[in-house]
Amino acid sequence: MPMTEKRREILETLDLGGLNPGACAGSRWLACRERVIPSISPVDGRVLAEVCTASESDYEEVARSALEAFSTWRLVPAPGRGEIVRQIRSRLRLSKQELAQIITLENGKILAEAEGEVQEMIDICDFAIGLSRMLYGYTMPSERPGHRLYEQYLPLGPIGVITAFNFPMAVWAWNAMIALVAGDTVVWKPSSKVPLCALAVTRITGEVLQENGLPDGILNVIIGDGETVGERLIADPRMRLVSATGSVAMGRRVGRVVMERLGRPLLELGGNNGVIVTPSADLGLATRAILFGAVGTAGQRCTTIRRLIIHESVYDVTLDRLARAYGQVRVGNPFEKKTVMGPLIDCEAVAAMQAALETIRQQGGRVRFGGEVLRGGLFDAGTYVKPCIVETDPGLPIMQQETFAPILHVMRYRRLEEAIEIHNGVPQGLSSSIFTSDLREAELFLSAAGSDCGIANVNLSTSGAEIGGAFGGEKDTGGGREAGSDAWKAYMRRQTNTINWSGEMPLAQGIEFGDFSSRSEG
Ligand code: UN1
Repeated sequence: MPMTEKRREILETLDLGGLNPGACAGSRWLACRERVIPSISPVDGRVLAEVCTASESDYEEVARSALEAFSTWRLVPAPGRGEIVRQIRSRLRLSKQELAQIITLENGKILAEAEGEVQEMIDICDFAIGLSRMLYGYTMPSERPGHRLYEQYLPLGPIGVITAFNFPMAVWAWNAMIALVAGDTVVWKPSSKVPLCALAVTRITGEVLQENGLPDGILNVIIGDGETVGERLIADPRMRLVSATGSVAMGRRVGRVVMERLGRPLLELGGNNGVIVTPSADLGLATRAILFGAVGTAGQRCTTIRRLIIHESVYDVTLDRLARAYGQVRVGNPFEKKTVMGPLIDCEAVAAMQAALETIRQQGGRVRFGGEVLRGGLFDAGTYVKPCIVETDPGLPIMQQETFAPILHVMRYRRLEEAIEIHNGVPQGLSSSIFTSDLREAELFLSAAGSDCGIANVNLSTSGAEIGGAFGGEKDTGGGREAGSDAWKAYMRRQTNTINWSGEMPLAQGIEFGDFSSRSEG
């Protein structure tokens, strides 16, 4: 099917028009008039559709609905909220193919990975549905006779969710589906680079909310400028939690503004993820995992492998294998089955990659493979590059930065302690891994003296985490945890309750307070 016909069909199936409003409260779309922005497909550089962005007063309307809806939603029993997530899940499942296609069109990741992203949404729905019956609090033995002591988790309020271009649906789902069962309402501000993905999902969730007779304002979306709408959202005391995914610079700003008003920031920022390859590593397995981690999503995951620290005894052989594997990576149309790497998100990302390569060369790094911008046919979009391997020294200043592109820095080590020091010697701390068949090496890497990241793996990539674990990282990565495990607790208000059923009034810590009779009168 020719490209234009195909994309028209995808847009139509998802109910997306040529010009789309950029704000929605539940199922009520606002007549936005701020600015018209194009959604440009990195696949061929052509405009897919346009979006009218939201103004500050549109934001106000959406935030007001989110607050109003909260007063109803928080009273729906949590398993009933889980039932709404179940219905959203089945719609997402039904639309899996179309949703994956719009991700590929708008973001450029290969179809298999886009399908994986939709699956990640479905998975977190499953998790959230179960969770809706498991929002457990502890019961503790009280030190006072006739007292009951326990804690409970209550809905928090409207929350803001800011997401990046690289996971245009899944990261929202990690936050929003957990927030829904927690009893919160959600205002989603997606990246303006991928607005159609957000609008497509909002159409689906809006239908479910409407069919269930729920108020507008439970799940909302707002597409607009960071300086206006974004700033309003982060400064808004009604948004009790702001969960933001993106650059460290963005996260610092969000963190400062949200903390200033004593709201809760939940930050998932940059990664500069390292992998250690030890002498006992299974190199065949390591090569495959590293290829997925470094080249997958064209190096644009926050979990992408960016630094490879290889033992000197296996350095040459590992690098040879990798260079051979890189040589077989098919870069091209992300809709084609044989393609392994699609385009970068836009020409600015390509320029940033080229600038980073220039800096690497100036600092003494040596390009071992790739890095070129591709030209001719589809490649004339200017968004396609060859993935790149650079031989480097851990001391280069550029190693401290994350470049959101498929550049893999390779360096050597002698002792494992030295490798761990190199590994931890960057400001970011998201994901990490070690390839080894030696139990001692693996355990050292996972110990208090090992990786300082939020995620540490053995014999697999730093990327491609399952939703069941808590996701997030330390240091400049921001410290937040999303998705599975007990990450849900951040989305709820924790309350400690003590109930006195004794008829006496004993005080904690054995305090005697005056000599009033401790027996109640009647
Ligand atoms: C991100 O890049 O922001 O672990 C999220 C992974 C994916 C999520 C990445 N499950 O690579």
